[in-house]
Amino acid sequence: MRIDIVTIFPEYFGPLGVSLIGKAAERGEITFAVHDLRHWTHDVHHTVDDAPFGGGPGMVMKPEPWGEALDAVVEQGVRRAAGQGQSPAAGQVQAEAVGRGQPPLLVIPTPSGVPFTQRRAVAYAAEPWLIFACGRYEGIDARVADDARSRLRVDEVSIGDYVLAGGEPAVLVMTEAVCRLLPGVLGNVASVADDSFGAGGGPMAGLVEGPSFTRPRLWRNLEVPPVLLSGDHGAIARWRRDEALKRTARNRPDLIRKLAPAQPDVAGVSRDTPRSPLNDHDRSVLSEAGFPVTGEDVAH
Ligand code: 6GU
Repeated sequence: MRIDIVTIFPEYFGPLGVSLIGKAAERGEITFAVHDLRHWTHDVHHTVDDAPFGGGPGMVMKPEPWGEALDAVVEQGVRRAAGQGQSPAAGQVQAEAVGRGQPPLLVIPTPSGVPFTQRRAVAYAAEPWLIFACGRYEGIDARVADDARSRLRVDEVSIGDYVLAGGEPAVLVMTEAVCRLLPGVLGNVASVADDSFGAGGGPMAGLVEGPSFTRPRLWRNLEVPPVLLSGDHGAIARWRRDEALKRTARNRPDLIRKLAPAQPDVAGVSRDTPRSPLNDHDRSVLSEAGFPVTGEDVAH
């Protein structure tokens, strides 16, 4: 996978050289290219922002440097993919993508974008080439995204319901979420299937993960749950799902409501429609833990 990042703070991306992602980059499985937006300014002050039309606080990033930057990064990427100056693995993937005429996906972090979810991370991990455009101030002149849409797929994406001063930390977050899904980046491939949110459709689909334990068995008078030492893999899997259900109900009731949508009591419609991945055992676990599921338990 190739990832281009355009920013006015290239030094913000030092952490990409660290940890599992840094190792994957060293091996050539991921190629990062961080570009300084000011490279595409032409005034002595390297101006990237200006006051908003219509008035209001803050500054808006000017369209011209962004237009030139994105044109250059796309063109450089296409040329590189044609065969020069890259590690064989990443270059090969990219060359194949461009050979199929696949343009990069442009991702613009903004608090007003669509939510970045595990499902979106999985989709991005299948892309051979991503470009992130980090806005600062009050965002980028809206025509930049509109113009890019005439050539590229463009996603405006938010990492949560809070406001950051710039897109840089959001890009670090998204990069980590995407790159850990790439084959070979995580040591233990199976751990991705059990991830919280289970976008891969594993046993934890739609849930957050329950607690984990390691040695010693007794620590500060706290014991590891005995089932985990039982060797009974069926019982362990069931216990883990129960814990995931309870923790999800406690911390993320919104996710439980998605799994067990309030179903109108329509005659002839089964209670366990395919929309609801919660079975009777799941419902009784939640009910016993004090989280009634859409009044099901009341109806019984
Ligand atoms: Cl992607 N960018 C900024 N600036 N703030 C955010 C965000 C992104 N996601 C949530 N808040």
